[in-house]
Amino acid sequence: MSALIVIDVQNDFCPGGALAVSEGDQIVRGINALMADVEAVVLTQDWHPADHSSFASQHDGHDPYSLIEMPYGPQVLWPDHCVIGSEGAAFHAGLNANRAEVVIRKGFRRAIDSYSAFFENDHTTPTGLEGYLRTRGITQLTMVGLATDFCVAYSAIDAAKLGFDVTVKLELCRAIDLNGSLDAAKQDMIQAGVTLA
Ligand code: VGL
Ligand code: ZN
Repeated sequence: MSALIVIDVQNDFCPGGALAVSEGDQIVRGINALMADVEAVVLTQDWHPADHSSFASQHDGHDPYSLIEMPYGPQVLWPDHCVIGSEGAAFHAGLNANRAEVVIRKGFRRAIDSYSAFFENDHTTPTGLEGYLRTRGITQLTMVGLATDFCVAYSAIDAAKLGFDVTVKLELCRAIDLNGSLDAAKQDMIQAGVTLA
């Protein structure tokens, strides 16, 4: 059984959004088309409280895109984005969200970020997606969405480590690319056994 995992195709990651990814909206049509080829569709939704600790605004003297050390490891500080219930957190209006059978929300605990669809950034607190996929007998995952070098890569690497057969379709992803993070993420995905298509 196969599933398409669509990562964070939300307004704040598209042009005009709070944490806009260049060309983030240009993948929407292709993602909708790919939904016809799989047995299940899962969407993830970045979903932060307004005072989330990944926001630079919560750390005096720290600028967006700077790095800090959190109890669970290094954390990039972001502009405020994907605040729970906001228009920025909504899916891109063109995305066929009605096709999805499950929506995984992540990053909803103030003290910890969650890039991966499977585990929060401590790499141990599960989101529940693994159980959903396993109990449905899904073993093959295709991943697409935003951003290639953060939430897509973290999700793909975790999925491969969990034993799923994972392909990332790079033409249906777009990257933030901070200080070479896209090249690093591609290397890390290949090393973890992810197929890059
Ligand atoms: C993401 C940064 C912060 C992503 C989410 O979806 O890649 N990046 N929150
Ligand atoms: Zn976020």
